[in-house]
Amino acid sequence: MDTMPKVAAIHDMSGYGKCSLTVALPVLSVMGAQCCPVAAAYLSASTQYPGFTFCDMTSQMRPVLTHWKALGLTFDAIYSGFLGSEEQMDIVLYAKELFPSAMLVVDPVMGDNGQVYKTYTARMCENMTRLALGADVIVPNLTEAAIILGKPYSEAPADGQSALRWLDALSGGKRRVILTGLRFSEGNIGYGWQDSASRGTAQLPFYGHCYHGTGDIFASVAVGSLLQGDTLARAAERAALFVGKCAEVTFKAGDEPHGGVRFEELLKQL
Ligand code: PXL
Repeated sequence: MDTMPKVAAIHDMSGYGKCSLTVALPVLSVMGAQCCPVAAAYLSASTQYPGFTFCDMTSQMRPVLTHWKALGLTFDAIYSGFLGSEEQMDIVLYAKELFPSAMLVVDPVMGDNGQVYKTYTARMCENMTRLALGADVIVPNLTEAAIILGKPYSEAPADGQSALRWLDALSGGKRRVILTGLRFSEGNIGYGWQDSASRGTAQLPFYGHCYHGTGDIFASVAVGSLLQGDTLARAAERAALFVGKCAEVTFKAGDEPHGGVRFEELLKQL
């Protein structure tokens, strides 16, 4: 029997804003993986929208995972992103304890453009750093990489050589890393990657705006790609090309950046 990979996806569900579970579910589905959500919080809209509601789901998360274990389920990947409380990082580690053969992919969502997201406390950032250091694969942006490394955001890499140094530090010789949001010039944006097989950086055209939710789409495509058997380098490339296309169609349509990108019309290309 040809088995379909299963992913335990631990993120928030934001009703509006095209991020987290609302992108992880369609992306992983279209890439042939079963995405089983563990909702970390339920929001009316992402935290980019003033007045967002926030329902913390911490109390549900261990029981959900424990039930899955009791059902005898196994997972190919545990994939975490935006988390909603200080305790939830330990719950992701609990998931790994229950399903030890799963690849633990942590998108250490904490902030962007040098700013920490509104709902994140200093303790949450400490716990997220600890979680990231225990992961098999991490997909930080530059803001998150700076927090994990304890470096000022102002020192974030702006060229290939310094990006490779950050990648090396983030990998600690064992974690596989994709670093997003690398900008070496005005008109470009890109990524870097490192694992035991290869490392490098790549730049693509930048379409005028930092669209919200693109980090979540990037990480979801990378997870789908790794589960299809791609190398880390190829997973990072496919994720970047897809996000780039999404940004291009959204830019051409003239949408506002907080609303996210028009990934829906491109999903079938994955
Ligand atoms: O895209 C990251 C993200 C995920 N989830 C929520 C967010 C954000 C970024 O603002 O607010 C709720």
